[in-house]
This record gives sequence, structure tokens and C-alpha cells, in this order.
Amino acid sequence: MNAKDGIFAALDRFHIELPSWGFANTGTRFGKYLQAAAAATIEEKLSDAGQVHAVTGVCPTVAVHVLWDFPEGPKQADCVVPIAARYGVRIGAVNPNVFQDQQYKHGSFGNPDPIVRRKALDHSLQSLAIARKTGSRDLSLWFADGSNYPGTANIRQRKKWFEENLAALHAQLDPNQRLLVEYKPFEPALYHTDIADWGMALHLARAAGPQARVLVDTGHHYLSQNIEQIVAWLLSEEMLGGFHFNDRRYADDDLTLGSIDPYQVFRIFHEIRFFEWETGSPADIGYTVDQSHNLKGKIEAMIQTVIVAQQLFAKAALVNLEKLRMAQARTNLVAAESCLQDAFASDVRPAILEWRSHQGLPADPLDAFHQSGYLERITRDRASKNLEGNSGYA
Ligand code: RM4
Ligand code: MN
Ligand code: MN
Repeated sequence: MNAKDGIFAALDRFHIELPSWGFANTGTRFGKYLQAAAAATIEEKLSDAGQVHAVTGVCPTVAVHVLWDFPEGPKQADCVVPIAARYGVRIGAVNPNVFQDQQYKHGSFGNPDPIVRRKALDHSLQSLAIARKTGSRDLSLWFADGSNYPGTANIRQRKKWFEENLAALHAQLDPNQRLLVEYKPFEPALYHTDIADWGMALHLARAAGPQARVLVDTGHHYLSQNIEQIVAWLLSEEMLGGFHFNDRRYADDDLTLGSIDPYQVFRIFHEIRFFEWETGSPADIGYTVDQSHNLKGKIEAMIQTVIVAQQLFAKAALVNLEKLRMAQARTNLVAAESCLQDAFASDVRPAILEWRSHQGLPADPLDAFHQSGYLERITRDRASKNLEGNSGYA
């Protein structure tokens, strides 16, 4: 396969799920900067996501966050499916929210109070009911659970409570559904987090049951951690379920993908492709964006992210794997490393332009969005409501 065909084949099957919350006004610990054009309702979020899909052609699904998108619970899910269809998208992963309510101050699945643990399970089961109505495969779980001071939490006991609730939730999955377990080393908990790293997430996914997998959020690691090694191990264990993509310089900054370290994302994509090439089977992975656009325009930030993701995915498709395998076997270090460096240095943009034109997509998605007049329209329509600033978190 020549380079262009390799890039085309990679792009043909690379779909990126958009997060509903990435279109909304979200905050930092210190407050929110409000944008006139931000989406406040699930309809507005789906409409904005539809715009991203229209100009990129690769974002057919939208992940939802239950409390932010379905404040009235499962019954709201019925009308969301036709709304999504109207905007040319479908509902993707459903994210329960067991961190925002006051009752979760000391945890959800790990809370010492059995009533709170039960409430968190009930909310997760309700989210599963929503997932069923929206035809979503993945229930994507992130827990803020942890503690702020040494000695204040029984770490082993909380692990057991997590195992119990996750298994109870898993028992209610349809055969085609999955649980994704996300980890994060700190924040909001500042001393211990119940699911702090991939090993803990892997253990809990296994304890939950056979349809549970680990979700890797690229921003949820200590600074020097080798994320592509984690990806390689999870692939090898057949336990990698999905990604939350973003970039960061310091902590869980939720900056746009590849803005700080594009080589990191390239190395992750390379490990996935290398796995698929060696095993001959496609990895069943959900690629989702999880970003918070505080300063950049939200739809533009999302389009930029998709463009960068495609470029890095295409570059990874250029690694000469046959040559790499030989170089590794012969411990020819420079030759092996060069396989990655050469691919990363290639300019894949002309091939991507050609691929877009084959698909009948605009050559420059950002420009197409700017030309469409959509941003001016929503800025006009939403400004007064948004700048009052009394909407929920996202
Ligand atoms: C967390 C984590 C979750 C996301 C929330 C809003 O840090 O990344 O995936 O849903 O933020
Ligand atoms: Mn995340
Ligand atoms: Mn995060």
C-alpha cells in the first residue's frame, strides 16, 4: 500500500465522538468566562455538534452527561433521539454524574453511607436506562471519589464498595453494552482518589464483569508518565475501551488535542496501529474528545481538534511497520526510532485534503464553518441568555 492509500484507509475508519459539554460554558475553580455563542440546552449542543460533523464528516456521535443534558432524567431521552437525528448526529456514550450533588461530598460508590452508595448506583442505573433509549453502547464512568487528608478514608473498604456497585451495574447491561472505567490521579480529591490509575481501573473493570473496559483520558496522568505504554498494555490485555482526548501542560487542563505535545498523541496512535497490524484484528476503541474550551470559541476549538486528530492519526499510518519490526528484532535502535520520527515529520495535509475532496467534504473545515454564518446566528440568538451566566456547570 502506498502512503496515500494508507492514509485514506486510516481516515476512512477514524471516527471521533464529540462531548456535549465541550459546547457549553464550563468553568475553572475560579469561575467561568461566558461566551455569547455557548450552547445551554441539549438541543443547542446537538445542533453545534451537527455543525462540526457537517464540515468534518467524521463526528457522527455525541457523548452526553446525564445531569447536564438530561436534568429531568430518562424521560427526556425520548425526545433527544429525534433531535439528534434532526442535526445529523446520534447519541454516543452516556456519562452518569455522581460527583456534583451535595450528597457526594464524601464520595459516591465509595461513600461510607450505604444510602449514598445506593443513590449513586440508582443514578447509574437510570443512566443505563437512558443509554438503552438512545441506543448507546457505552456507559462511561468517571468518579470524583477520594479523600483530602491521610487517615480519613478506609481505602481498602472503599475499593470493596466500588467492586460491589460496579458488579451490580454491570449485571444490568444488555449483551451489546459496555461499562468504561476512567481513572484520574487527583482532582477534586487531593490526597487519595479511589480510581487513581490504570491498574486500579483495570482491576475494577475486571471485577465489574466481562463487558467492562478501561477508558484512558490523556490528561489524567502524572507529567512524566508513559501513556503509550499504558495503551500498549491495555491493548495486550484486550481491556482498552476508549479514550478521552485533550492536551495539557500541568494537570487535567483539558486543552485542545495536540496543542502542547502532538508527538504524545502520535505515539498513542502508533501503538494502536502496531497492535492491529500484528494481531490482524481491529481494536474496538471509542475515540472521544473531552475538552473544556474556556477561552477558544467552542465549535472552532472542536473543529481544530478533529483536524489535528486526523493529522496525527494519518501520520501514525505512515510508520513502516515491517521495517520497524525488523529494526526492533535486530536492536537497530536508530533505525527503529527513525521509523517513528520519519512518519511524524511527514506532511500529511495534502493527502488529507484529497481524502476530503473524495468524500465531498470541504477542504478546509474551519473556513467552511466560518463561511456558513452559523456562528453569527447563534451568537445573536443565544447572547442575552448566555451572558446572564446563571446556567448549570455545563
Ligand atoms: C473529569 C473527567 C470526566 C469528565 C469530567 C467533566 O475530569 O475527565 O471524564 O466527564 O471531568
Ligand atoms: Mn475524561
Ligand atoms: Mn478530566
